[in-house]
Parts: sequence; C-alpha cells; structure tokens
Amino acid sequence: MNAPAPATSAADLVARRPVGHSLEAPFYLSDDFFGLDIEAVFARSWIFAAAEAELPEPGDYITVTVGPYSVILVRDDDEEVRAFHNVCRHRGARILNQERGSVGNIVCGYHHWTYGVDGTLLHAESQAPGFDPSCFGLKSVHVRTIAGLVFLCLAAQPPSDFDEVADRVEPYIAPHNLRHAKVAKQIDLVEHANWKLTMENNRECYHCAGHPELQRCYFPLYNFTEKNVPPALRPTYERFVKAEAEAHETYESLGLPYATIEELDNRPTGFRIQREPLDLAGESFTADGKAAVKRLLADFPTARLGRLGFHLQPNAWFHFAADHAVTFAVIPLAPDRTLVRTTWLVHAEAVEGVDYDLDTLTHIWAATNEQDAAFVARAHQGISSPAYVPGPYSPTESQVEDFINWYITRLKAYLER
Ligand code: 3BY
Ligand code: FES
Ligand code: FE
Repeated sequence: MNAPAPATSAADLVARRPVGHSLEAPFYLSDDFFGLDIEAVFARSWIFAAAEAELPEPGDYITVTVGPYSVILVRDDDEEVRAFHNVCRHRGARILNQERGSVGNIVCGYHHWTYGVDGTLLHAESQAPGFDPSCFGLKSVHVRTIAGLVFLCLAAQPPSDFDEVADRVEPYIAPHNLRHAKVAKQIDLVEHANWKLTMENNRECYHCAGHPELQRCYFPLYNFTEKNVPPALRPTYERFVKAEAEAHETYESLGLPYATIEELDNRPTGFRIQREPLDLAGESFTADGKAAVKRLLADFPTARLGRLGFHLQPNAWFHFAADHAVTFAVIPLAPDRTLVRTTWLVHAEAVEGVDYDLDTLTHIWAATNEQDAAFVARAHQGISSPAYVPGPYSPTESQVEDFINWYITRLKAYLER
C-alpha cells in the first residue's frame, strides 16, 4: 500500500498562492495556519485594539487577547494609554482576568504582586534582602493613539511605517473629535469563520444586495465607474455622482481632507482612507440617512458629510459620520471562530433618549453584521468540503485581492526571516 502523500507545507502553499483567487483550504481551516497567522501577522503588525473612549478615566483598563497573548490597555495617571503584557513578573500568572474594569493598581490575583498603572512593581511581599522591584516591572507593549483610536503592536520592533500612516490619516479622522466621544454601544459578535473570511468579506460590496438596510443609505459601488457599472446599479451610480460633486464642495468649504489614499498591499501597515457621500439625506447610517444623534461629534455646520471610511490591515475598518463613528475590530479566536467587536461612538455629552435613540443609532450596522456573519459562516462551511477549490475574485473585489496579497507578503517575510 502506498503511504499517504505528505501534506503540503505552509511555505509551499504560500509560495504557490494563485494570484487573483481565494486561498487554498488549509489557509482557512488548519491549526498550523492559525498559529502562523497569529505569529506572522497579528504579533508583527499594528492592530486596532480599542477606542480611547473605552478608557475614559485613569485606571480604566481593557484586556485584549490575541492567540496566546493577553495585553492590558490601561489609562495611566497622566491620562496616557499604556499597554502591558498581562503576565505577572513573579511566576507568570495572568494578572487581570476580566475583559474590562477600573483599578487603582494592577494586582496579581495569585500572590498579590502589585503594579502601578505605569507598570512599575510597587509591592511584592516577603522578598529576600536585595530584591530589586525595579527589575520586575510589567513588560510593555508598543501602543499608539491616532485621533482617539488605540493601536498596539506585539513585536519587539514594530513596522516602522506606522508613524507615517498616522501622520497621513490623522488630519482626516481628527475633525470627528473622537477624543471627546463616549461609547454608546458595543457588540461582540463571534463569527463561525476564519478571520480572513471576515476581512475578505469586509473588503468588497459584491455581496451588498444581502444588506437591504445598509443599501438604503450606503452607495454599494466598490470600484464601479461610468464604464463598468452594472445596469441594476446605474440609477444608484447617477445619484452618487451628483451627491459626490456636492460633497466635495462641502469638504472644500470646511477644509476636510477627502482625497482617497489607497496603499493596501504594498507596505507593512496597509491602509485605505476615503471620504464619500451617503445616500438619501446623506448624514448618517440610518433608514432615511438623517443624523441619528442630534448632538454632532464636532462643531460641524452641517451633518451632511457622508462618511469617512478607513480600512487598516490586518484587522479593522471604521466609518465616521458627522453624528457618530463606528469602529470594527477583528480578533481571531480559532481557525473557525472570529470575534468582531463593533463600537458606536457619540459625542461625550450626547444623552441617550434625548439626543439619540440607541436602536436607531445601531440598527443598520447591527443588522449588517448579522448578515455578514451568515455570509462568512457559509463561506467557511463550503471551504471545509474537500470539493472546494480557490475561485476567482472579480474586479469589484480588488480590495479582497489587496488584503490577501498583503497577507501573503507578511507570511513570506516571516517564513524567510
Ligand atoms: O464596511 C465596509 O467597509 C464594507 C463595505 C461595504 C460593506 N461592508 C461592510
Ligand atoms: Fe503573580 Fe505570583 S504569579 S504574584
Ligand atoms: Fe457585508
């Protein structure tokens, strides 16, 4: 009897990735690739972790778990956001077990070593003479905020292009005033799919007919131009062209940057930023396009600003309107489980029930996320069949190819190191 053929190695699968096609099945299904994705991608890239509004006061913390890593994000007494490995310097216990909370000091639940919110070891009972607490501070993690958004990088040496990306996107995002926002709602959704299917799905609107609520106010025109717009989308396209001309005038008069920047796959910190109109009233993600929040995020003279969209590899996308912002963070949990954390941000002084109705504010993206979760679970199921073979991306899915190309480049860089 012939011995079974050896499984193709990860390196071979990476090397032979068919350009313009979805990945071969093991990328989505195997434990090996899951581990590789954590080490080569999530532990080496800048990832979106939270909005600053999730940590409004000194001592407020959240824990972020990425594969075997757990990170404490905490606001220190100087009101800076800090990040530390959630690993005790005594005998390694995970220190904080809650997803979020507020602390005076960071105290390990095992033998009560006590750290300040700046990571210094303040107290360790019954140590031998000569014990030097200054050698046992919490290990820090690189952290950076951009206009109220918190990013972290687990690598000892993070990709050096992040500062430049920050400098370029900050002027787009800062006018939305997220440093003075509060969390109106956060929903954690666990999708039954590999994290790359979640990201691929986000990077196209080929499936947007499956989002009836979103389609009312959002122009589903990924990459379509006068020449190639499908007949069914032509009326939408014509409305878009008019709305875009008007929006550009508004952006010019308010000094809001709006030139699209698309550098998704040719750099360690791949990103895309774009300002564009919304349909109907053009103000927000609501059934009639009108603002969901009366108190706008900033002192804008009009709510009709459409949306600012920001895509960041590997794990985030954002929509900023005049009245609210929505952040989406993707965290892999297992080869077939992915956390999508959606956070709605409104002006810090907006009052629920007075300035906004929570259901109106959250309805469209909550419904859209559920629909996307069903799509990606369906993709994961089909890919699990031995009959699956990679299929071609259409031109309207160019950002999916960009994402996968970026991903493959990261794996190659890791495997060749
Ligand atoms: O949020 C996004 O950017 C993409 C675009 C269209 C649908 N989707 C959820
Ligand atoms: Fe944390 Fe002992 S392991 S105090
Ligand atoms: Fe979708």
